[in-house]
Amino acid sequence: MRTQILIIGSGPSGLLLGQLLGTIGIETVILERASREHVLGRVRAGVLEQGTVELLEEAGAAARLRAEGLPHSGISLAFDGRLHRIDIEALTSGRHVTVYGQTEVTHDLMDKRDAAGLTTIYKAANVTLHDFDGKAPFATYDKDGVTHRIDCDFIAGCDGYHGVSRKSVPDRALKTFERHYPFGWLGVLAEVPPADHELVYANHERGFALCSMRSTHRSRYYVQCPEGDRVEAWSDDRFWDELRRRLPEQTAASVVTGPSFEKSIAPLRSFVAEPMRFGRLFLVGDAAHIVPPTGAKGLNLAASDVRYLFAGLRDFYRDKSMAGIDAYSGKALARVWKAVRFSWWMTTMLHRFPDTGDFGQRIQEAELDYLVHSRAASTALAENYVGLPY
Ligand code: RFL
Ligand code: PHB
Repeated sequence: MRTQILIIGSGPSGLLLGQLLGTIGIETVILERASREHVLGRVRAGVLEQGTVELLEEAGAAARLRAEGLPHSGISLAFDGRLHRIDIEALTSGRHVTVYGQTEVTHDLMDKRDAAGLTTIYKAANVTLHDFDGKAPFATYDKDGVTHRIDCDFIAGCDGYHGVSRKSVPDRALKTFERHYPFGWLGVLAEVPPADHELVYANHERGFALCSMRSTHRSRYYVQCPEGDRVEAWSDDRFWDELRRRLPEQTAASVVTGPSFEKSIAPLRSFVAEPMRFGRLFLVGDAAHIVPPTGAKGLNLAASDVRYLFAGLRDFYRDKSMAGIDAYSGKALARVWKAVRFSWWMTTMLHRFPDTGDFGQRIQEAELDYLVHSRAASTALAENYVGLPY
């Protein structure tokens, strides 16, 4: 088989890239290790920047998002026993974020891809990338006991942190940067109305908590938990009790409890691999970088990488220009590092760290107090949260 762009991974970055290229007649094939059901079963991000929504619109995959997504014009920080609202819209000249689950984004993009008759090969095992440092890259994979080969012009590695794309690059060609955080997030999804109409990020002596949502009747909550905690140790009752203890009284009183239908623990880390291009292989989204979820940036960064790569590939096929392709890694990384910084800062400000002591504690309190009382500091948070320019 032959295609123009071979995409590895059918997460949001692979699907969005495929959809955008499809709108201008560039052929793609997606190779996905898991099944379609498995990909759709993952519960992850929930907050979309305005630029991400615009890109989904350009891909023709925003109809349901426009109808069902919840525009949010602010968030609250909870500390000292009360809520402090950050008016994002007022501080960013009218910009907002949209609450719409990653699962729904993936669903919408998959439906569009099916409707356009584009090829996705699920359950592709042992995907191996070949000759991407030359002019004729190809990949091999196993399916139903047979080894197949796909030739292409370029390979887009959209296969997440554990994927094969980054691992195919020789170590000496790659520089990696990593920060580990000594805790995780325990997340719960329940069919109950949210405690607040906006997101609440809580700093509390028992640890961080976040009140989020997927709709007006479905809530997504998180609490910081020790590294290595097992999800089996958290009954629903224990979770609801712990969440309430970390929220201001009034917000805690508004938490409606119910049986959880998803419960999982995610480790927190910052990770960047540079550069994001090797010859005819591009790294995109989580394949190249991971951020802790505190700034809601993971999915949005994947979309911004796709925006740069799409522009580069479009110029290559339309104008025979390599300029956009040559600029991809530099442009993407400049935006990535700003989001890495923002996510690290939000994480540092809002979580309990086991080893920062009383001094670290007072610094955190001073930072939060400064943040909510200084218009300049609140504006810095708001403009990063809503998404920096491309
Ligand atoms: P994805 O979504 O990981 O998709 C990669 C796809 O590649 C497939 N794959 C392979 N296919 C073929 N061959 C191989 N060898 C392959 N190896 C892997 C995988 O099966 C998968 O389908 O990456 P993408 O598209 O770059 O999208 C990035 C986002 O998914 C990610 O940034 C966010 O979900 C991060 N993230 C969160 N971000 C937020 O903004 N807010 C959150 O609350 C949030 N929660 C999370 C998260 C990521 C998590 N992970 C990765 C464990 C919670 C979790 C648990
Ligand atoms: C979510 O709804 O899953 C969510 C929202 C905001 C974050 C992280 C996760 O910062």
